[in-house]
Amino acid sequence: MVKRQTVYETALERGVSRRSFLKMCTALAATMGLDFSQTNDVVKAMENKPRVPVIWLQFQDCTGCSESFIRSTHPKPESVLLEMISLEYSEVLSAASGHQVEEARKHVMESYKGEYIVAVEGSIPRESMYCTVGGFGAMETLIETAKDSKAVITYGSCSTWGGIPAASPNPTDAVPVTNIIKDKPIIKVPGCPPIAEVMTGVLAHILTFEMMPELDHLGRPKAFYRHRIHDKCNRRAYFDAGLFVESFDDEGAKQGYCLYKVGCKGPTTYNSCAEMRWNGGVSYPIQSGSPCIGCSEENFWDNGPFFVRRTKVPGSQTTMNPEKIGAYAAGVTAAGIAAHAAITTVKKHKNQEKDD
Ligand code: FSX
Ligand code: SF4
Ligand code: F3S
Repeated sequence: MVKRQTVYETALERGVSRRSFLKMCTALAATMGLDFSQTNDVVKAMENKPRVPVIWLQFQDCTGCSESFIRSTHPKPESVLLEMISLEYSEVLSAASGHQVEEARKHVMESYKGEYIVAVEGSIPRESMYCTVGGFGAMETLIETAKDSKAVITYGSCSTWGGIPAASPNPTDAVPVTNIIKDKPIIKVPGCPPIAEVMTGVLAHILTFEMMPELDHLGRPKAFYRHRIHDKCNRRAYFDAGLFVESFDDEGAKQGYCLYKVGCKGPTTYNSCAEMRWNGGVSYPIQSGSPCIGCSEENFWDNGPFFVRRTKVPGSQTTMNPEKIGAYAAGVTAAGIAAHAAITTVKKHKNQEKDD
């Protein structure tokens, strides 16, 4: 077994100051949703535990997942890639190519048996002719690479659910990783693409606690997929008040009203966008004026159409008609005004009685 450097040793070697190292640990703790007091656990882990070797496989996809990952902001991508993990194989980021990089993959599989993580981006066509890398079909490469791994992370909706390549009519007979790998712990990180910090958080959790993060019934890390977008949406008050955008660029759109009637799928989509937001917490689709298209949900592409008004609101307990929410909200307001007026009249009357 090859002796591996700890995260801290690697950081020191790269000239990172103690202060910057501690900042990275604090950012990681926050990303994992840990209490501030647990930052010390992260520091200890990063000081003592070796970096996680990662083999990043890429099959049928658009590379958006890699693009998202390298735009991590807390911590910065260079800290994740060069200090926290040791990315041993990536078609997008490896400097080497061809036989050289395929050899590197095999070397990691032999040297770090049972220790390396396989991150998979993209869906797997069951016919090898559709996606051949280094002369081997996607299915063959996945089975071979996952065999001695510690765990597999499906990064993105394509490797998690099949995604766009598996959308009807699914010309390549594309399937998700779980259809092929059955004997390894699999952590699903869906989204098209997923948020970079979610991936970093999952890797940091494995490194810090030496165990898988808590998963929900579908295999997604609970810390990041426990809420619907709708539960934390910045436009939620407008939904509750029955104020909706009726068409893009109308007055409601300018006011930032709820996007439900222009097709928002936030009420049925589980993801962290509304809490963590994108690009270092700058924004997310709904904040920028686009309805959520449910990109982290199974079969999202076939569950369309997108940007089309939905007639029923699927609530957690019941289904409601959006018109009725407006009517109900208006009714409550009218009733409130009437009650207020009645109370004011009674008060006035009483005051008058006192004066008389
Ligand atoms: Fe799929 Fe990722 Fe969407 Fe694209 O690789 S989840 S098409 S953002 O890039 O796999
Ligand atoms: Fe936000 Fe969409 Fe829910 Fe409206 S329907 S509150 S825009 S998530
Ligand atoms: Fe995707 Fe909806 Fe977030 S479309 S990026 S899950 S807001």
